[in-house]
Amino acid sequence: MKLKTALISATIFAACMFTSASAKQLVVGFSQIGSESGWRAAETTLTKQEAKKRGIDLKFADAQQKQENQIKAIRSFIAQGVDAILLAPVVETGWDAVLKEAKEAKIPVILLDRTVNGPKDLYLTAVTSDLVHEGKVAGDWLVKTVGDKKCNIVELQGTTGSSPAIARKKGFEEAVKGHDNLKIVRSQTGDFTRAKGKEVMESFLKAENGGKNICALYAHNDDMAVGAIQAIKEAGLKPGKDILTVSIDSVPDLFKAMAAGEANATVELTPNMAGPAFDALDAYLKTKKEPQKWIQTESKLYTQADDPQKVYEQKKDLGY
Ligand code: GZL
Repeated sequence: MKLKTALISATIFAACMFTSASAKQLVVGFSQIGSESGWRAAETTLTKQEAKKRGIDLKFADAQQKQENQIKAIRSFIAQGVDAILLAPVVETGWDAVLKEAKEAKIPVILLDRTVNGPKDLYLTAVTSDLVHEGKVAGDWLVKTVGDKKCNIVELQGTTGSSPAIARKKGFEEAVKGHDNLKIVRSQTGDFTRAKGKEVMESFLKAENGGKNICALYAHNDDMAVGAIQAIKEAGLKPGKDILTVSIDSVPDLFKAMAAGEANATVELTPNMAGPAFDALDAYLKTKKEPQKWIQTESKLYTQADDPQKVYEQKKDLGY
């Protein structure tokens, strides 16, 4: 009888241990760049929603677009002994040392929406779109839209040194190469913000005969395009007609402008990078099998032919 009781209590103990071990709440540190754009705000909202849905304890750190703040946050997560770290790296370089510290602490790091230079074994995987492809889709749309008409383009670049700014510039240039009627006449960073996008566009307009020499604006994100649209209107020109616009993210306010005829095209970037990231993390923690180094999210072109008002209604409450 004693043996039977002992066996039953051992089984119950083992079951409790297993349940508590497998049900241990995951603690994940998230080093977010900041809140520089509507898209970034949506990514933060969705990441917090995804963590809550999955019962993950998310430690959130907003770096106000400063790399040193991101590095400090990562070190703090390591000191706290988190189970994993999400990092949206503001720029491509300068991460090796701190990522090595995370690796030595056996804490997997997953990159969100941007990538880093340096050894790929310093992070588990990167969840991003094909940033070069986005620039190419934008360029291909403009090539098709202007035909053989002469078109001087001004470009608002994203944050200097960030992977989207580098890649989206590359993709757009690939698309317009060989079309001699299209020329990028001005190109400068607007740091992915509306305010800076407006300010730089004002300088472009002044430098290009009040904007009369400009046929199109290519902005690396919609927020800079929305700022630039304001500047074009204040210069007495019609955005979307006098100056065509193409940008990337597909945030609600860009669709509002498109519905008003003030913007022409946008390439969609999903703000839900955290869903695929947490799926990859779950699988890795269960199997210890490394995922592929890149989990690619889709990109889609929207133009005025895609019922922008309806798309605005669909997107306006998603946390942008
Ligand atoms: C791109 C992402 C960019 C968005 C901007 O993957 O990193 O950062 O396009 C945001 O809106 O600032």
